[in-house]
Amino acid sequence: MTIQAYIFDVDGTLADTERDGHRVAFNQAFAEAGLDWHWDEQTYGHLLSVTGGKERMKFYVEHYDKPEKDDPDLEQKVRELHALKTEKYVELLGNNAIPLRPGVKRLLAEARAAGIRLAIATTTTPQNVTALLENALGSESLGWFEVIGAGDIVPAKKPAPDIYDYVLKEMQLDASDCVAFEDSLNGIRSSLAAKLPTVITYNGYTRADDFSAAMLTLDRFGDQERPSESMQQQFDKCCLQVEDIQKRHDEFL
Ligand code: XBP
Ligand code: MG
Repeated sequence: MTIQAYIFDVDGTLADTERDGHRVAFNQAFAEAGLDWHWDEQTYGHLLSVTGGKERMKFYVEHYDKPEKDDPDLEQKVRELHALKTEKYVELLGNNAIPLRPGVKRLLAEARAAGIRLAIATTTTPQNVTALLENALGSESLGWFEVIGAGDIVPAKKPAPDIYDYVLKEMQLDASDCVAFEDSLNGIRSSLAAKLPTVITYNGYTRADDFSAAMLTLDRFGDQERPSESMQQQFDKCCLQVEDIQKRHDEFL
């Protein structure tokens, strides 16, 4: 069965945005708001078990015993902090702080050339997706994605399947005709719950996660300059191409 569409997660999959992007923006927002909160790399790794920036902050206040947990205006404060964090994050992207992961640009180009439809399914805020795509691929790239499913558009964030279900419905496609691209356990739980065959490219925060249910698990998509070690080991190739995804899909289903 010919694959009709690729549906991409953003954070951790298209770019390594968490450690040097979102985390830094959260800390900048906390400092500007006069809070003594600070998320170091390790703490942030733990907090990534909660998807969504607002949800992550509320979890932190509750589980790290911050005095703000008794603040009756916490909900509103978190919303304001999150808006500030989004500003900081978009600013970081504007300064080219976060490049795309190796092979992302190449694979998108190959998929488009092969007539494969593209979409995005992410937990992050829509402005963050726009800023990443515009900065890394140019503003015309926004038009490459038929649907950009992002943020609070659905009631439940990943690991719930809602965002993938939303994208599939918008595209009027069956999950078995598509492939999801993810980098994390919450991500693959979401895509699998939506019945999507899933390719994983793990990263520093997620390499130890259980991806045994994935269609394919790789260190990166890879390109000539920055090859994928997993592709080299498993298939003696430098990088993941459209034909490899189709072949694996045929075997997998
Ligand atoms: C991404 C996230 C997001 C970002 C922050 O998960 O969990 O919460 O860290 O984005 P996934 P916002 O890659 O699985 O979609 O602060 O805009 O919510
Ligand atoms: Mg992700």
